[in-house]
Amino acid sequence: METLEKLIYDLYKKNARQCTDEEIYNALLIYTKNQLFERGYQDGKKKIYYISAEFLIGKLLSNNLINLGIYDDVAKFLKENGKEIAAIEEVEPEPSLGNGGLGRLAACFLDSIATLGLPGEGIGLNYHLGLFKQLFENRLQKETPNPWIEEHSWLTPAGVSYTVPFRGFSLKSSLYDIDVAGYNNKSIHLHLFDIDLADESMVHDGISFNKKDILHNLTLFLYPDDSDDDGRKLRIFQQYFMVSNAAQFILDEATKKGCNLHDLADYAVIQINDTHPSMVIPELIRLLTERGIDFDEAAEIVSKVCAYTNHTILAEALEKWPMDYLLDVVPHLVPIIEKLDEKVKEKYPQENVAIIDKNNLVHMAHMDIHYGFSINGVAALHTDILKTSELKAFYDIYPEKFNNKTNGITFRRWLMHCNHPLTDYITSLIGDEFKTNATALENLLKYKDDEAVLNKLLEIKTEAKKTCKEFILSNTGVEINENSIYDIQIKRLHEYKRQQLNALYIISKYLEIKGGKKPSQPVTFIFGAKAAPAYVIAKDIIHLLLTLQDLIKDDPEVAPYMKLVMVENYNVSAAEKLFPACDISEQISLASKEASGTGNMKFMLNGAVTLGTMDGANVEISELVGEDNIYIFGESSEKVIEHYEKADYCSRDIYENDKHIKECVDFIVSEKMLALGHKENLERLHHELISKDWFMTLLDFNDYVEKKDQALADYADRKTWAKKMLVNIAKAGFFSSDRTIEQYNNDIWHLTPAK
Ligand code: GL7
Repeated sequence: METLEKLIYDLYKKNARQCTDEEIYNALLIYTKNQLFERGYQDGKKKIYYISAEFLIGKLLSNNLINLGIYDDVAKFLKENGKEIAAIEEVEPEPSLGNGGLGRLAACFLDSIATLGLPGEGIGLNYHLGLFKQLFENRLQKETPNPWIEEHSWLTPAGVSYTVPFRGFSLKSSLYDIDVAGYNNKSIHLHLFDIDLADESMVHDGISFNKKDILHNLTLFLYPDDSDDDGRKLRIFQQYFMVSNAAQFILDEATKKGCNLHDLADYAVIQINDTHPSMVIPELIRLLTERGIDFDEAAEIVSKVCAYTNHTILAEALEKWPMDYLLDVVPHLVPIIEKLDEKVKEKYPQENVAIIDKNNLVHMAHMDIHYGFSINGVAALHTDILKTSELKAFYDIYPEKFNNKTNGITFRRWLMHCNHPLTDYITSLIGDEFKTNATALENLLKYKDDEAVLNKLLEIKTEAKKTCKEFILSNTGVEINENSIYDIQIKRLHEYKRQQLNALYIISKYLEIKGGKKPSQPVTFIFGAKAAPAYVIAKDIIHLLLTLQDLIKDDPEVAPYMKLVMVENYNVSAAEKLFPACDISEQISLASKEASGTGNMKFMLNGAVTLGTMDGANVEISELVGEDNIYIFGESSEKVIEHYEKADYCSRDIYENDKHIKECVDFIVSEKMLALGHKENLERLHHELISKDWFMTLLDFNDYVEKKDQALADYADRKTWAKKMLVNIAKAGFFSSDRTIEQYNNDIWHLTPAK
């Protein structure tokens, strides 16, 4: 720590003890960046370029210290100087470069790519104001900018710039790099492209801004509002800016290493993360033909370089751009896309696999599948659904391209960083092999009946709940009971994830308590979720939750037995406090709709027990832990898909024929609720549930109530519960992103890891 001490003195002419937390943070930032630089970067002839609209990387200081292997030394040094590393961590702003699981997955993947010694890079955009910062005002979500870039930050200007052509003008880019450290290994780069003239001052009234002013707005926000033409076009501007920079960068790197462009596939493999980066296909073809390669060969080269990951079957996320938009923004890509489409239509004339459909919409995923060599889903069930229903027409043509890569999470952040006490205890029991070989966690199983071990797990959980209680108090102002059961649902807000189902359960409990039936153990229901700014019903669900929160909190008959709290501005930092503290993990999406989920894995790893449907990776979790260690409910994905095909689901029938369901649903617009909440929001949501309920909340309600009551009752038997916790932790190894990345590499990328 001598160099750190010296650095602090050089910077501030005082020693660590006399510095503020801000000064220590800045010194550590410089110190860590230097360490990363000195360690060097993964390199090799062929590289993986992971292109993604989002990288939800979270705060970086502690994670970098862990991966550099100096966390304990730094923490000790700080302690000796009267500082707490946890307080220093609070100084760091969280980079706001992502939205949900897809972006967090990309961040976990970079950690694993570096850790496994694979040459690779992430490529994305440097959004100055992030997705948005969520505030609650009047029990409603309010969006405000989320600035995170400070004078000193993890970003390093790379001195790289390209020109990106648009219709009638072009834009110069600047590249900023963030180092992503491998665990006990070299780093890789996250490359974030930016414009030079981004003007944050144009944002007013929350997150409004002039959507046409591309020169100044291109990198302000991730996923700008796309409810009008200008917003949708702005997304195309962003996507093309991202992939044109990426393509130019990749070709530059390859040619510097001796690539003659014909052999590009020996130098580069591109993973297209969802459809946002799909225009990299025509862009690479454009650049290759500009450099003298004929069109057909260029298309063939690109087809050997690009692989596509599908993250959802929800139609809204399978982007289809009107040709007119493309003509307006990137007219030079249009003839290329048309040629690609013609080639497809010559071989496969059926409409459902066309790139350009009869309404002149360009299907980005279709282009990826025809002109990529691999397409993967993100959990076993999801990949099956792609093959047998959503993308069946493509699977019939290209069965060999389809493969599954079940998602994973990096244990460095989601165990070692966010849960030091559990990590240390596991290490004391089974050594630290699990840090590099996650399946070694199974060695814990031999303690399954060891009372001392089970008690210690419970003790660690209680401590985490206390820490979380402090966080919740400072975030929401609500004081929760650390001796209550923590039942947690944290994820984006979407009707398919069914936060509304959880809310209806809470209503039914509330009514039970009011009717005199007191639960034997108090429960705290914790939520965290951002809703897309233009998603009206999702915001109504937030309003419902915030209204219920106050109703319960202020009712002395109910408050001792249950609480509801909704964390404001749920993000990675909040997640790190919530996962370790959870008892019951809510994974209650409508079966078939959650492609994988990754929060489910983080909960399990931290000793929570899942209450969930047979959806996404829950299916694999349930196979691994066995039925005694998970609570499964709800309609199967086959049945759900059948309901959609037959269009025979009618929520009103259920509502009218089930007294209890009707009572709970109607409570949303009861006098008590309307006295606190807004009539418009609550009535709209009530109406939605009865007349539409696209994601079949009422269908699964009774089964959900039964299984959740069971889980809450089982909690009382502490020893049996602790055993469930232990089995969940022990079986979580499969969900390490190191395993996922190894599979991507073996099956798709074929890179040589550094020794
Ligand atoms: C998502 C899926 O909804 C989620 O189930 C999956 O775990 C994640 C990563 O593969 O991708 N798809 C998507 O569009 N978002 C997701 O989180 C935002």
